Amino acid sequence: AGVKGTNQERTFIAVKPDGVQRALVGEIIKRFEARGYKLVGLKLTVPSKALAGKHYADLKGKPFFNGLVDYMTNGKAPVVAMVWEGKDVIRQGRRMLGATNPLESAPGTIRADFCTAIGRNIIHGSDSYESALKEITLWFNENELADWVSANAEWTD
Ligand code: RTP
Repeated sequence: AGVKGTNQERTFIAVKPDGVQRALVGEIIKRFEARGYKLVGLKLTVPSKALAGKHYADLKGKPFFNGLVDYMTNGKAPVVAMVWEGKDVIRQGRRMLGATNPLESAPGTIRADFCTAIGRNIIHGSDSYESALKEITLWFNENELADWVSANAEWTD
C-alpha cells in the first residue's frame, strides 16, 4: 500500500460487477484521474470464490455474506480491480465513494450519484492502510503494478 501519508500511498479500488454492467468504469476512472491520483494497477477479472472469501473475510457469518460472494464471483460481469496512488488516497478514496449504504452517501459521491441499494453499491475501496495492503496483495502480483511518473506529479507533490 505504498507509504502511508505520502504521495506514494496506495489503495485498492474495485468496480464491482454491477458497476461494470452499468458501464460506469470510465466514469469512475475519470473521477480518480481528475482528482490527481495515479493508476498503477488495472485488470478485468472474475474472482474465484476463494479470493472473494478472503477479500470479505471480516464479513463471514453475516447474513448477506453468501449473496455478496456470489454477486462478486458469478461471472455475469467481471470486476475491474485497480490500485490508485497518491496523497491520502486511502481516506480520500473512501470519501469519493461515499457511505456504504447509498441512502447515506453524500450527494456528489460515486455511490450517491449512481446507485440506490447497499447490496449493489457498484464500487469497493480499502477502508484502512492495513486493508489496502492486504487487498492489493490479494488481487495483484507485484509485477502487475506499474511504476511510472505522472505529469501531475509536479502539482500534487
Ligand atoms: P466495500 O468493502 O465494498 O467497500 O464496502 P464497505 O467497506 O463500505 O462495507 P462493508 O461493511 O465492508 O460491506 C462490504 C459490502 O457488503 C455489501 N453489504 N451488503 N445487504 C446488506 O445489508 C449488505 N451490507 C453490506 C455491500 O456491497 C458492501 O459494500
